[in-house]
Amino acid sequence: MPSISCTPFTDFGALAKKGSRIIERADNIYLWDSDGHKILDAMSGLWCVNVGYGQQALVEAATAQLQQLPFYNAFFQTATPPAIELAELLAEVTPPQFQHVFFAGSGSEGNDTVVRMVRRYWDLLGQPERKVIISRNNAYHGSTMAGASLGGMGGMHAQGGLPIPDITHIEQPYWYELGRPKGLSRDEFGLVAARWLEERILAVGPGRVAAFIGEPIQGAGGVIIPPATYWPEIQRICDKYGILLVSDEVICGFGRTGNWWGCETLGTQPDLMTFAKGVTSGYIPLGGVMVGERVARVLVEQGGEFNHGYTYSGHPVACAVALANIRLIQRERLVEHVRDDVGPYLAQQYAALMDHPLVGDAETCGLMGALVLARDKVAGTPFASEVEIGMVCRGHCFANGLIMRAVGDRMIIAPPLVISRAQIDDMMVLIRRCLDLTWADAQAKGWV
Ligand code: PXG
Repeated sequence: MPSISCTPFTDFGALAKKGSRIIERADNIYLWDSDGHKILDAMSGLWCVNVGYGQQALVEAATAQLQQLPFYNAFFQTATPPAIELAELLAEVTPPQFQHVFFAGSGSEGNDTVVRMVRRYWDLLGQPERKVIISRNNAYHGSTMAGASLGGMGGMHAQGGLPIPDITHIEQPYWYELGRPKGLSRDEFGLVAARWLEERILAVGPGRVAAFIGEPIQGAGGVIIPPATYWPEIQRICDKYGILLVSDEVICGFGRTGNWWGCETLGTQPDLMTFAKGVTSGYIPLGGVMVGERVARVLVEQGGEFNHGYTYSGHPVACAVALANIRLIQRERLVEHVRDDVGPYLAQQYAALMDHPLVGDAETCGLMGALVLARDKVAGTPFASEVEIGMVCRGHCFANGLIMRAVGDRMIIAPPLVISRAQIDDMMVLIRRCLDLTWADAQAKGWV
């Protein structure tokens, strides 16, 4: 079907030959494709369907708002009731420093807003030379020019002349690849990795650095869960040099890690937080930036006009759906469900996977999980890259009714927060089956 072959992150030529998989309907944590196959969606769509599919409260909220007021903009000192109410609710569920929000349409737009807002902040403080934003290799912050520049994906930078000026990247806190081979414990490595930030600040010149941005846990990069020592040390370094700390909560927000926000789980007090995805559980697009007191005070009191915004900033229907979604998360106590029940249960199940011959490492945080597929699990030797072991495993997942993502040799999951223990048991049966099939391939083909 060439007419729809220009889809995201796709080899258009290959797609034109092969065609797409069509997903037709969904309920709870399951999808059905156009061949009638039932699939357990262990990725929550694209890390976003936190409340699961088929939640009527969200559908009703959208319908009612479409009838009442389908659109009005938030430009020129205008607002709509759902946008006002959502701003209040976001202030309630975010850490206390957040009493202000800037709405956008997506996570990428949120991060474009971050770039403009942190530079505006330093301009207003009379330090326009503070422009540099430090991010990390293998980070994902979106696909617009600024979002992709903040991100640390080499393949994205290679297309389109990125990154834009004054964005620089340090190495990621990936213990398995960067700390373990050097014999560092996770905690030792966490401090080493955080101090790469200080080295970069000193190399750039502290008076030129505006902000540091990071995902509490890198999602698209492969669910890289940093050591517990990492983020507190990052916070200490940001404080020492007075630079703004930006937590990209697009994946980690809204309960994913067992608290409302990833920064609460990982231990920071950011100045800005980007959100999207889970704010509406993906039922309708919405994103934005929570603006902390330190930045808000300057923008409000010294600001003048901030020349930035989107047609759909504060879209009333999206805000109405977000309100219904957040109230549902509160009513059903989904954050507590992840923190006290299914999160620890998943951790236990993943620990047990360490007995599998293919699994070199298994880790979770809340309802994010990652497995490393290793050629020699004891020595931690990876498979030859041409084997593409992750893609082999992902193929078995698709064929067996499970959506689990492959990022290189890491197999990752982020199931809907509504998942039950019994459904986790079902998911683990599928995961083990796919690992067994992948291991059988590896033996038959002489990859191990
Ligand atoms: N920040 C983070 C941390 C994200 O994960 C964005 C920003 C951008 O959000 P929008 O709404 O503009 O897409 C994201 C998005 C993947 C994958 O392959 C991940 C995302 C998007 C698409 C694919 O894991 N995350």
